Amino acid sequence: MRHFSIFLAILARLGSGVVAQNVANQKIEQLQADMKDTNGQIDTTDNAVPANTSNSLRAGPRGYNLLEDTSVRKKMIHFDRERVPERVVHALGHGAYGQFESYGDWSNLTMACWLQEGAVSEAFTRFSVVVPSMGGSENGRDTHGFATKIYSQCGNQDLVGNHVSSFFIDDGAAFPDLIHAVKYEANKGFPTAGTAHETAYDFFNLHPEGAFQLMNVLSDLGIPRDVRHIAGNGIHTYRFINAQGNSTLFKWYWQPVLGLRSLIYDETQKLQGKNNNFIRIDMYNNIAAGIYPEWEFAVQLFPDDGTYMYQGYDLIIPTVIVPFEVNPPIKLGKLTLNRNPTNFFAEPESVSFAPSNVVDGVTFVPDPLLQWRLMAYDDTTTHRHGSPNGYTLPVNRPIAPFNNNYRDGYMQPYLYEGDSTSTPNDIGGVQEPSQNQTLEYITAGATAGSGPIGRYRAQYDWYGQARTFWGAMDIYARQHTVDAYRFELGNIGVPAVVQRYVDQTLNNIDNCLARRVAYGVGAEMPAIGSGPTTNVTNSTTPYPSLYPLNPGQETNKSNAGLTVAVVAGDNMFGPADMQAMMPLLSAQQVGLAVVAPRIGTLQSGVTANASFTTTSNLFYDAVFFGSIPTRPLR
Ligand code: HDE
Repeated sequence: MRHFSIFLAILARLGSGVVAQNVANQKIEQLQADMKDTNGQIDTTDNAVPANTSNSLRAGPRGYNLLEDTSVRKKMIHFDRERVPERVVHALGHGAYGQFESYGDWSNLTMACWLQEGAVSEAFTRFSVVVPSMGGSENGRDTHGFATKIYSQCGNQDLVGNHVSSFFIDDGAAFPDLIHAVKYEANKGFPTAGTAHETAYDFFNLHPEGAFQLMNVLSDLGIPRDVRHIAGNGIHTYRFINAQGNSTLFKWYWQPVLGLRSLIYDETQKLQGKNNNFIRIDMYNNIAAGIYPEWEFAVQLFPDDGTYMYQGYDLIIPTVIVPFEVNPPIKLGKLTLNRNPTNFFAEPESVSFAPSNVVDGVTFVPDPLLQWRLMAYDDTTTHRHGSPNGYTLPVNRPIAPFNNNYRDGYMQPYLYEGDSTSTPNDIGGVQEPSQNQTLEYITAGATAGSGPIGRYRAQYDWYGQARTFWGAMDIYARQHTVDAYRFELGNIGVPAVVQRYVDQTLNNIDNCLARRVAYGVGAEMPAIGSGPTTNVTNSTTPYPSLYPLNPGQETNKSNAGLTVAVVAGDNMFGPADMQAMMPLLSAQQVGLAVVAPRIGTLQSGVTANASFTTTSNLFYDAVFFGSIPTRPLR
């Protein structure tokens, strides 16, 4: 970890302290009441009795342990139960606190209090990867989760999204199957962290609605440098309701102020081996150093005329995206992450997000993926915490007062007073809100259904949407994506699964793509012209926003928090070089690591923070060899 502490120290001097001054500190204060500092305290049992639990109570120095050793027994009993079930998906994650600031008065759209004039709310965000279990690598190719809880004055608003804009399925009924298919194969127990295997592609073959999403993940968008440089996408359409009861449909996005940055596959694969925590260390160190990542909250707005359609785009099919060129997002506010958690288990692990956690002013649409999510997260939270009381844990508790008759159960933390536990009541107790105190679930103009009861499957031009994405990439990005398809399909042991993906999915997207991939994996190449063909040399799309990593898209806006390594030695890169380099880097909030054959002060007087055996070029955004010229170069 040493190589990271170095640049932390350097960045710490560069930190800009960008937190707004008028932040409400209610959540911080609430959390402080639950903080426990055991530093320097005498070890006790949880019965508060001092106990030496480092050595067992035994019948003599060579004798048996005694059953009477209740203090070590208590310690062991607690330890045996320390783990809770990991999340069934997105198990591997980390998070940070921050604040959400509304850019203005959006009461024309919504009554959500976190989007009103001057509103600043505290927030917690957890980043994750979908497939690996706890302890896996978070640098691999995957969809990254981006889940935020806004502790607003009117209750918790959760925004639970992913870093790319679509999804693998459009009906929640298929979610357990999707996850079974992409996780390790049931009989083999591998692979534990990726989709390059037959059950995954067997599923993808049968779910063409995911073709676009998969291509996103197999492009360089699927291997971001870190999570400070990813976007967040709500995927579904949601509904804003204003105080007059008017509804506006919206899709939400987090747009990173730092811009997007990705690695290439070779780097990411090696990085996993060198340090599979690179991403969380990057986030932790930058926040600790005062370089706070920020995302602007942007929404695409659509009129709610009851059809859930916008210029031919179906708003209740979550896999259908509406390009930004068709409907440009408007920015409503900004999220800044500025505080690392105090305790990993109590905060990033125990936090429970749910799309069902919305405040008045935000509701839902009849999207069958979203509708199941409204149930599944509350359910899994109850399971993970072993109790429906998980939402009362410190990280989950709202700052707005909550009062209800959800009583008792495992680990109920409150001592509720009074006799009545029913609502409504005439004898005193929790009272029902009046009609004008809540707009929850009132969705103006919406009807519950519009046709015969049945099990329906959405129809859409899935291959066309993927083709648009393929067309948006430049030739380098396309080659990277072809390589990724080759990697994935090349690891599949059942040729029929590969051939079907080539013939049915890839060849329906683009004939040239299908032939290139087939060639690389030894599958039969579809005949020339047997599928649609996109211009092979240029990015050919009216929707360049679909592939924001293309050069010239101005996505890499800032170098803040990147790191340069200089290679130093006893006689190489001396103090004068250091002096010349620091202002260049610090002006852009870029960190510096000094790498030498050994750690410590070199003969030149420069201190090396990392050595060739502790670090790797993979950890840095640039590596500098040599000396800084004292005169300007000609
Ligand atoms: Fe999730 N998802 N999901 N998901 N999801 C979970 O909830 C689920 C979906 C996403 O950092 C679980 O608390 C179903 C879409 C994120 O804690 C679980 C369906 C999107 C996270 C669950 C979906 C997501 C989760 C596991 C289809 C992008 C991590 C633990 C109907 C918009 C949140 C948990 C965190 C986590 C279910 C589809 C994003 C099992 C049933 C679409 C970022 O409840």
